[in-house]
Amino acid sequence: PIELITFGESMVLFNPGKAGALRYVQHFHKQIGGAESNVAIGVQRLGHQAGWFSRLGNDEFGKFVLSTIRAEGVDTSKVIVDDRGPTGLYFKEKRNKRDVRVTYYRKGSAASFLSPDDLDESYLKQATCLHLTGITPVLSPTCRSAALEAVRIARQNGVMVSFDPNIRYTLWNSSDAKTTLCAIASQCDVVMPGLQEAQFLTGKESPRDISSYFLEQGVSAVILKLGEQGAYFAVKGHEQFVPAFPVDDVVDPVGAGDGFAAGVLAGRLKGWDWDEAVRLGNAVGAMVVQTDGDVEGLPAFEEVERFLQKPAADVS
Ligand code: ADP
Ligand code: KDG
Repeated sequence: PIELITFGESMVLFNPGKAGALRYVQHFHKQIGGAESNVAIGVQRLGHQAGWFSRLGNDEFGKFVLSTIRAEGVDTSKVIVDDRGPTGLYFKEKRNKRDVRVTYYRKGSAASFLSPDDLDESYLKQATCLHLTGITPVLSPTCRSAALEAVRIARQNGVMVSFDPNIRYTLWNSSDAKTTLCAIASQCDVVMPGLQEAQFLTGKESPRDISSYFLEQGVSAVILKLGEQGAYFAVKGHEQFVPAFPVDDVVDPVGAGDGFAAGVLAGRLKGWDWDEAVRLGNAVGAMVVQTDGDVEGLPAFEEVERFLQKPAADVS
């Protein structure tokens, strides 16, 4: 069976070969990005069968995205090729290491035609976990319906639902995006926003107040990503800060949150306690930021094990 299922738009990423304003960049590396497929690839590399689907354009870029994700061993049997729109593209712009910007070319893309009809109930039912992000519901009204319907199917069938709000303000074109994301979050088992996203969504300041807000709505685990500090999690009756792993050089921060989610979810699929799963998330996040690209730094399980065994740097 497929242990983790996710869906949402994946795109071709054009990654500049050098830093600086995009108008001066001559060469790009052709890679892929997409929050949900990043998580699927991460979970797959950590030793669990993942499935991802979307709608891709009937074009060369769609073929590239599909073959790249399939080559990782992720199940792509539910991917749909759609003639109505192209495969989305996105460009990174590296002003400096800590200032990486993105520009999307995805309006009217094939993925924006995802709809509830694309959900195969028997496929979703087999999963232990359904992972969604807040990107999908803001892509189009049909994408939003698909996300809501997937949550409904998962809940009805006892599939754990995990949600990363992944707020991308540049994609928000309706005033009810915040309401939609809050509504989805409140129906999920695991919610893992960044601290600032969580503050924006809940109107609360402290990790404790934020987690109480979600736990009172019935969420089982609230995990707050704290960037280079690590993460905080709260479940009923227990809360804990889990420190990050020190990183010498942040090469590319994009995708850290997806790596973190993959680590946490793979840890849970292995039957680990929350603190161990969050520690695995921190390790994967720390590894991802040290590699250029959204998926290239996602480690195999043996690689994280080695990373975790390394003695802490001698700072004396
Ligand atoms: P997002 O990509 O969603 O904004 P974060 O930047 O908080 O998420 O990163 C997700 C996780 O990746 C963090 O919780 C942490 O575990 C790890 N991480 C991110 N940046 C660093 C860093 N500079 N050093 C060590 N770990 C990091
Ligand atoms: O989390 C990383 C993603 O943001 C990136 O891979 C591209 O899915 C993407 C998006 O919509 O920004």
